[in-house]
Amino acid sequence: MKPHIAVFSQPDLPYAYNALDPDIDPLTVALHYLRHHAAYTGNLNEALQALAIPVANIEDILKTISKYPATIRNNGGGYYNHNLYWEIMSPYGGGEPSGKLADAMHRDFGSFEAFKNLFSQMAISFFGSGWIWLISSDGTLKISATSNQDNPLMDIAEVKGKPILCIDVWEHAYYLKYQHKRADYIQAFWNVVNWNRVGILYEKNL
Ligand code: MN3
Repeated sequence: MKPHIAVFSQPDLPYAYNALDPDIDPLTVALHYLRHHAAYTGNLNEALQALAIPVANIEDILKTISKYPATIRNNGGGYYNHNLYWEIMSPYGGGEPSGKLADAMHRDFGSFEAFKNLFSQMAISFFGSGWIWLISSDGTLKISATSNQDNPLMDIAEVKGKPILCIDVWEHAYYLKYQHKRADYIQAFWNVVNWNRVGILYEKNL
């Protein structure tokens, strides 16, 4: 009998390619979703097939990523990271979190503004390609950064936790519109963050 091999599908983009304009331009969203994210998804599935890795949850794979080859680490991370990135943005985003997430931000960072400044600074100064994260670790909020397509679920991550917000700081995420001005992309990102969704993810993982 053939084993059931894991196959992951790319979630639909929850809005149109032009929905985040002018903060994130339509061509960047389309190329990022249809080329980059789709490629990570396809390459992940190919690698899982080639290695005959049985059906699993993507988070379970990431949590034990040290047991897998680099191609699963890079493409599995790329698949998961972009799923979350699209999910936590919205054309109706911006503003501030409310409820339990807002309370936790006050508790762990002092204020929303303090959180935002810290996260922005990390995103601006991060060297090379990678991601900045807001993670929940037993209800406590932390900011962390990972290189390439690594993420805080991975057992090899320096800081571990459940990601509830992320920003992609690979140049493909902003270069068409913002060129070398990564800080401008990060500033615009706050206009499209879907705090309602981030709050739901926080409460799910308390
Ligand atoms: Mn990307």
